[in-house]
Amino acid sequence: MQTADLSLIEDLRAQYPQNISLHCFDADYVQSLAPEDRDHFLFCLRSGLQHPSSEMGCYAGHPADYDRFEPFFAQAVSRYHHVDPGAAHQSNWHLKEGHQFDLSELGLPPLSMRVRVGRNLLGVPLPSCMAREDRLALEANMQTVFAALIADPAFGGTYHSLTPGHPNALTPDQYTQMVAQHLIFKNMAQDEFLNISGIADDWPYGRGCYVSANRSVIIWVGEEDHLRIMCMETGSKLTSVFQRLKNTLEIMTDRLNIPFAHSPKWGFITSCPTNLGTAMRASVHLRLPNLCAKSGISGIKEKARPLGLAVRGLGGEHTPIGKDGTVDLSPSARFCIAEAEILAKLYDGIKALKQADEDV
Ligand code: ADP
Ligand code: CIR
Repeated sequence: MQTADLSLIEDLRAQYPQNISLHCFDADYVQSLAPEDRDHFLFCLRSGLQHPSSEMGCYAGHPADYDRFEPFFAQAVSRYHHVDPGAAHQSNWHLKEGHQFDLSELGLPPLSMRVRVGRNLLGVPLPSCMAREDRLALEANMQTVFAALIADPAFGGTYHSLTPGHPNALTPDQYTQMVAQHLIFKNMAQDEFLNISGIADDWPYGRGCYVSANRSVIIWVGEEDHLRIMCMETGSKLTSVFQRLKNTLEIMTDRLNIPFAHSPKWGFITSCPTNLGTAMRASVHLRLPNLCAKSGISGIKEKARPLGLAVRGLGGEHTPIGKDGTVDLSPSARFCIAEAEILAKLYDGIKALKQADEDV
C-alpha cells in the first residue's frame, strides 16, 4: 500500500468520525498483511472508503473473512454492537413459558409483524465476492429445498425468480406488486452501498424468493445475504411469527441439511457486520400519530433510541414513514443478544412508545 493511499485514509478518518471501518483502520496492521490479504481486506472496506458517510463501512466477502481479519473485525464489531472485543455470540430461542407477547393486551389492533434472519451457506463466497455463475448456482441449488417445502402441506407455495428466462420468472408488474406487498426485496442496483460493495452485481441474475401458500413464510435468495428467511403475518401474538420462523429454520437445518455458515465467536455469519450473531430483525408496523404530528420521524427516533429500537419507513430501510405516522419499529441489537430477548425488547418497546404517543 502506498504512503499516499494511507494519508488519504487518514484524511477521510478525520473528516468522517462516524465511519466505524475508518475509525478501526490500523495502517500498521494493513501493512503487516501479505499482499493478497491486503488487497482483499481493502476490497472489504470499499463501501466505507468510497462512501465515507457510511456508518459501518465494510462487508465481508467470504465467511472466513471475520477470522482472517479478526484484529480489525473484533474492533469494528465491538464498536458497532457495544460489546467487548473478545465477546462471543450465543443463540437462544427459548421463550419464557406462557408468554405470548400479545399486542392485544396492550390495547392494540392486529399489526403487521415480521421476523427475519440472514443466513449464508458454508463454502460459498458471500454476495460481494460471488461471480454470476455462483449466483445462478445458488438459486439452482436452492430449488431442491423449495421443492421439499412446496411438497409439505404445512408450507406449499411457489418459488418466484428474477433471473431473466427462468421458468418461474416474474413479470415486471408482478415484481412491482410483490415489492409493494413486502414479499420480495427492492431493486438492489439502486442501493449505493450494495452497488459499490459488489453485492448488487449481476442484478437480477440468481435472485428470487420462495413464498409459502399462506404467504407467512418467505425466503429471499441473493440479496445482501445468500438467504433472508422470514415469517410475516398481520396479528397480535409476536410469538406466532417467531415460533414459525424457529420451526422453519429447524426444518432447513435438521431435515434439509442446509449447512449455514456459523462461528462460535461471531454466531451466524452475514455479509454486513451489523447483522452478525442472530442476524435477526423483528419488526412491526405501528401507528404513532401524535408523536408524528408533534415532531415527525426525528421525534419518533428520539423516543425509540433509548428503548433500543430502530425506526424505518414502510418500505424498509431508507424509505419514508406513513403519512398517518405508521413506522417500522425493530430492536437494533443483533449480536450477543438472545433471539428470545430481541422479541421481548420489541414488545416492551411497543408498549413504551404507545404510552409515549398517548402522553403527547
Ligand atoms: P430487512 O428487514 O431485511 O433488513 P428492509 O428494512 O429493507 O430489510 O425491509 C424489507 C422489506 O420488509 C420491506 O418491504 C419492508 O417494508 C418489509 N417489512 C419489514 N418489517 C415489516 C413488517 N412488520 N410488516 C410488513 N412488512 C415489513
Ligand atoms: C453502512 O456501512 O452504513 C452501510 N453499508 C449500511 C450498514 C447497515 N447494514 C445493513 O443495512 N445491513
